[in-house]
Amino acid sequence: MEPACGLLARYREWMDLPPHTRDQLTLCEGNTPLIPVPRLAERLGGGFDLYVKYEGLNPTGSFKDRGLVAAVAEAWGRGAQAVICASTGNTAASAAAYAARAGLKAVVVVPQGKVALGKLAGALAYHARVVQVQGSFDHALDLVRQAVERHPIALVNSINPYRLEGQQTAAFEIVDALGRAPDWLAIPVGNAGNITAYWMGFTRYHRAKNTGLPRLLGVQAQGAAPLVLGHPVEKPETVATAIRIGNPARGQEALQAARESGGRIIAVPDAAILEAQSWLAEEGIWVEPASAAGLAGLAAEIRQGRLDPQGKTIVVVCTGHGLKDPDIVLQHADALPTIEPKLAHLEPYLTADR
Ligand code: AN7
Repeated sequence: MEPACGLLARYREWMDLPPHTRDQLTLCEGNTPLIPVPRLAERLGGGFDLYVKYEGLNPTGSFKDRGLVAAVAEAWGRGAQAVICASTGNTAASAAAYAARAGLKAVVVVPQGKVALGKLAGALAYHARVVQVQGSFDHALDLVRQAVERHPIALVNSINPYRLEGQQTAAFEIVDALGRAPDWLAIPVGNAGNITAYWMGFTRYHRAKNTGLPRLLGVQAQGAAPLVLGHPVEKPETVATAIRIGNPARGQEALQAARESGGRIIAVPDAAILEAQSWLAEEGIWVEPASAAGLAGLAAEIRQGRLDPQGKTIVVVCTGHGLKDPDIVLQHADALPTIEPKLAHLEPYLTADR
């Protein structure tokens, strides 16, 4: 018996996928929690409802599973033997897992030295062929585009339309949970597929069910903010390696989505991203740095009086789990006390403030 879990079981009728798509592909992805965070709302001034859509709880630890289940199910049904993607890490791990599940090979091309540990290890654990490029994500994507022109291998980056068909399901889940669309959705932006997919999902649901539309606040890292600057960034740099992207493939669509929604795309400094990561951890929600960019952007907009949250319902999308990038926390932590196994040595730490 097929398990009735996962996105293709739950939302297939809302996804525009070809009939050959293998709907049985699933790791029971999606159905992630929408966590109320009232204390965090107070920290930002209060007077509104704030939720975290915690996408780190997908099977491989990021929202990418929504898109990859759809893209790999389609490639599998089409008879592909292998899939390929460029990635800052999460797409790589997710593509590797779903390819493994479908019995396909996965080749993932990543920027050398700029992929967080949990992502690289994940891709390897799921038996992908991992190739490092001496360059950025943008170089890797360029290479992958060339590869699929010459070789019979299915591209599963978000240029692949089925990726967006899968990723829009997060918008469906939010509307299904709240009963209508939120007033604002704050979301990190890298290659810009996800914000594009959310807008697609919200508009598709709204047309069918009149569930309303949110304003979109897309957030890039200041050192990798081509959509804010209006031109590609040659050497993107940010602590949020997931969104260290200088020339987003879905950039124009993302800008259009933000504009249509009455929202915008902004940039925040790395320090603000790490601060937002820390705030979330104080709520018991550990996310990787890129995933905190949405909250960092929301906080900046509220603080600077450009976004009035009063009486609103706001959802912050946290795209990936903190376990993806443990290094970043260890790097910023104080040296850990090490003691002899004696109570007297432990006692100073029992009451001292951290
Ligand atoms: C945690 O894995 O681009 O704007 O290759 O991993 O849709 O690109 C990851 C992107 C946000 C940005 N948060 O989403 C990849 C990759 C996390 C991410 C983004 C990514 P897009």
